[in-house]
Amino acid sequence: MKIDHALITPDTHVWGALPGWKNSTAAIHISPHLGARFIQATIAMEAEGASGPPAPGVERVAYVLDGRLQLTIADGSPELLEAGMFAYLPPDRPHHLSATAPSRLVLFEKPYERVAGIEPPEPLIGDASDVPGEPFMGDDAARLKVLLPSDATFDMAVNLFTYQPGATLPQVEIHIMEHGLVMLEGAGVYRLGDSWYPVQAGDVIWMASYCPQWFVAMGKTPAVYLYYKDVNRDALS
Ligand code: UGY
Ligand code: MN
Repeated sequence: MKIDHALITPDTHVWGALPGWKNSTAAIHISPHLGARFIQATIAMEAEGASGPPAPGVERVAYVLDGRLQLTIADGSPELLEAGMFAYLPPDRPHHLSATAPSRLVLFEKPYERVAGIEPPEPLIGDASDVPGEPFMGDDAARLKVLLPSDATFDMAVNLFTYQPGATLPQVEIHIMEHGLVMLEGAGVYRLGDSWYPVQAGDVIWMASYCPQWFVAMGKTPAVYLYYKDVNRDALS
């Protein structure tokens, strides 16, 4: 049987160089080697750290956990990225991230799925604190921030989910989309398939397509996770 989920806790992370990146180390948590169709990594950059390019045809989202960086896209002027800010870079768009202080990033990368008549999106820079958290399926205690536009030019979503203690996903979800997730704050219990795992800040989870999933936030502070989802494409194309 193929595995349909993985819980990867920080004590197991192994850091190494990433091709093209300078003064930076990466823990690549999720990749096609696990059975996923995307990559999720944590990158730690020193003050002089600099990014390398994604592979040809691959789009990238960088979410800043802490530190300070400058993002330069093609020959544009550098833009400041700080904790809670994020950038979407479409495939084959030259760009350069350089750290001006020790910084940590969550990186999601995926081969962009082209559709006839639809151009890939333009680059986008945003700040999660500017994005409103909408009640999830009517529940004020479980709020979702959708960081990227949900129009059909985008084939991936990156969302921030905040649960008050005791709040839950309203149903056990089973869906075609796969997820990569990192717990940013707090704790809870994740159901993945028929297994139930205590999870806390720093833990990473991969959920394959159709992996049954459910979450309850536990403890005295809210639980927050950042997650990836593939969207807007035909499974048969
Ligand atoms: O977007 C989602 O599918 C989300 N509700 N799943 C999750 O948080 N595990
Ligand atoms: Mn889901």
